[in-house]
This record gives sequence, structure tokens and C-alpha cells, in this order.
Amino acid sequence: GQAPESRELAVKWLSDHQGKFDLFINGAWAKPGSKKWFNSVNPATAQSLGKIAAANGEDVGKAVKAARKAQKSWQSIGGHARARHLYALARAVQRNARLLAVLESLDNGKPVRETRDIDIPLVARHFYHHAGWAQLQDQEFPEFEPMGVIGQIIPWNFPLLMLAWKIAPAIAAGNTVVLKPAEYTSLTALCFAEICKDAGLPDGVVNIVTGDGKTGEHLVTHPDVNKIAFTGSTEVGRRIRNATAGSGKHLTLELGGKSPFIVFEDADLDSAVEGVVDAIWFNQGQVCCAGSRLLLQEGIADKMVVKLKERMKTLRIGDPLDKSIDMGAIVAPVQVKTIEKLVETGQKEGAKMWQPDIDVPETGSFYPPTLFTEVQPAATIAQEEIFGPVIVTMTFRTPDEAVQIANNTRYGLAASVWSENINLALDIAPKLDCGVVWINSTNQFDAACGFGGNRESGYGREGGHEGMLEVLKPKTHLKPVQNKRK
Ligand code: TXE
Repeated sequence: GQAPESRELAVKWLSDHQGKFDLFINGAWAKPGSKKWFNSVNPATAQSLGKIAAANGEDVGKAVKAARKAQKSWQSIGGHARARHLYALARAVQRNARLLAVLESLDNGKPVRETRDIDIPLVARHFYHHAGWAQLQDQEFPEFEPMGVIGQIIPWNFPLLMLAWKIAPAIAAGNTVVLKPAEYTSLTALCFAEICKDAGLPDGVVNIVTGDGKTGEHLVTHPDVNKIAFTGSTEVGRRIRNATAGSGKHLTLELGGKSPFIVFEDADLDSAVEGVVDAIWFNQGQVCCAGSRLLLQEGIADKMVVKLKERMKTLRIGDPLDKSIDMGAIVAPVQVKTIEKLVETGQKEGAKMWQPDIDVPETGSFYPPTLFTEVQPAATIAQEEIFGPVIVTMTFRTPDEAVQIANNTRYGLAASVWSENINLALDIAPKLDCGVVWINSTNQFDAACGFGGNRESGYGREGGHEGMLEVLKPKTHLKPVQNKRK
């Protein structure tokens, strides 16, 4: 069972706010000029968790103004002083870890085991890691300066983790930010705003504006924002690219994916099965780099499918706050509809669908683990991101064919290769057109590693040295040459 005290922390936090949340601008709560609020719903129960402010253009303007006002002094206090603030934020996240984990699970529907053991520890790790970069900034990036004010728009699948990926490097480098969380999952961002205040972060360095895509558009088109960093759908990424074209704004895009999970005949199949569980049922498959296409070498294809089906029968789906479950809720009913529609299309196009006979809760947004076999590489379900717990299986004969199928989508985010022959795995890895390749593992992240995609998965990297280069801009300092004849 779950630790009741953690749930109580979240219940208390929600009731302290009396179910209504304002915007966080210049270190203080601000009522939205729009006078509009929208509901944040717990996807596992369909009950409201509170009302979230919908920021309009004027509100976004105030947040950008606050960020601009704070930027120069935040830059000029220097890397060491900024590092102290990032360490303080990291520690404050750790102190509030239980509250944040439960709040995230309530708001997003993901298992508390994941938020507690993965999301929140990685959030703290991002702030610790980037405190280090702030300290090293003068020696590692001597001819760089911060971009200024960065507008950040994030999705709902890893709400607080994506916030950390965006905010930690940006403020480490001396930028100030205006961040817009996804409309389904604003709560942990607002809790983080309080953490910033409590940890003594100067006002205006972090501003949070909540709202839907319209709020995002106001941020994207605001003339005093120097850079937009976006994670979300490829479709919205394209719109943002168009909207910023010619504006002089910097832009990074982390978009969708359809990542291959390639299993060769000599792989350790039991490990590979556990890998698949992690690749596609972690966070209910709502992961940009989810291994959603299972490519099996012909000799082991049938055996692997049998093993996988057996494992699927053991998956438990239910209350996200129950520590014994494997899969929680899908973020919102509209996402369940999208999944259902794509699964229907898959069947219509001739692929074979299989779901284990396991209990699925009747209320709330749940979808069972789903396996497709006999899938054609050109089928819709083999090409489109489903963003749910649905994996499609295809077979290949030779390594070259595996590479060809793997690269045959418009995306290029991640790939996972399974083989006991390291020479084969190392030969395949560079041929895969994507930003990250995992060998005999999957979904591994670290604050020190650059993460990002190729092709329609976007561009730019987040994390590590590469990530710092996305929040800094080069500046050449030319000193006058001494006249040697003197
Ligand atoms: O994403 P959106 P949605 C994919 C996934 C999913 C689909 C739809 O396939 O099924 O997208 O999800 C903000 N200008 N991914 O509709 O709309 C929005 O408010 C500026 C993959 O929820 O892209 C939110 O904060 N901002 C992805 C953020 O963009 C706009 C994660 C993402 O929402 C905007 C999420 C606009 N015009 C979805 N319109 C991944 N790769 O991790 C919306 N937004």
C-alpha cells in the first residue's frame, strides 16, 4: 500500500491553495488579467484537483517584463553565486520530494513508484549538475554570454522533469525564464514556484504562466523573448518554427518519435522482454523516446512474442498512488481517444492486435498494454506516434534490413539495440539516424548527457555540455593588436 503521510502532504498542499492557483510572476502570485481559470483533473478519478489560471497576452507580457528586469543582475552576480542558488533549489526539491511525487502522480496519472524513484530524483540531479556548469562557466565558456530571456513551453508527460530540463541549464547560464507548463499538468510547476521563493531565488528569475496553447502562442510571439525552447508534438513544433521565422529568436525543438527497439537472434531474450516493458509501458508509453516499434530478427520472432505475451499478462494497471501497480492512467480522455483511434486504424489496415486479459479500472482514463503483430512497415501504426501503451512488431532478416526499417519513419529520436555480440551492436549504432542509441538498455537519461532528436523529432540538445551551448550565445572579443615595431 502507499505511504498515507505522502498523500496527506499533497491533500494539504491542495487545500492550502483552496483549489485555486494564480500565475507566478516576479516572485509573487498574480491574478490572471483574463479573469479565467480552467480545471486540472486527476485522470485516474476524473475529479478536479483545482482551478488553474489561464494567462492572456497581457499576463505573459508582465512575466516577460519581470524576467527582463531580473536578467542583468542575475547574469552579473556570476556563476559561483548562481551555483549556490541552484544547489539550494536541488536541496529544496529533495526536501519536498514526497509532496512533489504524489502531486505529480495525482495530476498526470503516472505511477507514484515512477515519480518517487525516477522523475523527482532526476529533477534534483538536474539542478545539482547544472550548479556545476554555473561554477565552471567562466573557464568552460569564456567567450559566451547568456541569451537573455528564454520562453519555455513543456508537455505533460514528465511535467516537473521537463521543467528541470528547461530551467536548470537556462538559469545556470545567467538567463531568466518564463515557463508555460502543459494545461493538463500545471501543479508541480506551481509547487516549484513556491520552492523557488522559499529557497531565496531572486524575484523574476523564474516566472510561471499557466494556460493552453494560446498562452504558449503569446510567449512565442512576444518581441522581447530571445529564445523559445519547446518540447511537445511535432505539429505544434512546426507552428512555433513558422511563428518565430524571421524574428531573430533562437529556437530548440524536442518533438515526437517512433523509436525502434531492435532485437537480434543472439540477444538475451529475457532481458530484452524486460527492456520492452520499460520501453513502452513506462509512463503508459507517453514518452517521446518510447521504444514503440519492436523489430525482431526472424529466427527469434515467434519465441519473443510468446515471452512478451506471458509478461504482459502479469502487468498491473490501476490507481497511480498504489505502489504495487505497473501502469497508471493516461493523462486525459482525449489522449485515450487518440490511442483508440490509432489502434482501430491498425486493425483496419490488417495488423493483428492482442491485449492480455487483465483488470482495467472502469472510471478514469486507462488503456491496457497492447501488442500488434503482422504489421507492415508502411502501416499507419508503424509510422505515427501513438503516445500510449501500444507496441507494434515487425520482423527483419539481416542487420542491414533492420537499419533500413529502423530509419524508415519521419522521426529520429532514439533507438535501442539488443545483442550479445558487441561488434554487431557497435556496427549498427552509428547507422541509426537518431539522437541517442541504447545498447542492451533503454530509456536511460542523465543530466550530463545531451538528449535530442534528428529530422522531425526536432533539433537542439538538452543536458550536459551540449545543452549549455543551447542557452548561451558566442561572442567574439577581439583585442587590438600591439604594434610590434614600437
Ligand atoms: O501536445 P502539444 P498535446 C505528442 C503525442 C501526443 C500529441 C498531442 O503524440 O499524442 O503530441 O499532445 C503547448 N503555441 N506529444 O496536444 O499540443 C501546450 O499548451 C505554443 C509528444 O498535448 O504539442 C503544451 O504546453 N504552444 C511530446 C505544449 O505545447 C502551444 C509530448 C505541448 O502540447 C501551442 C507531448 C501553440 N500553438 C505530446 N499549442 C513529446 N515529444 O514528448 C499547444 N502548445
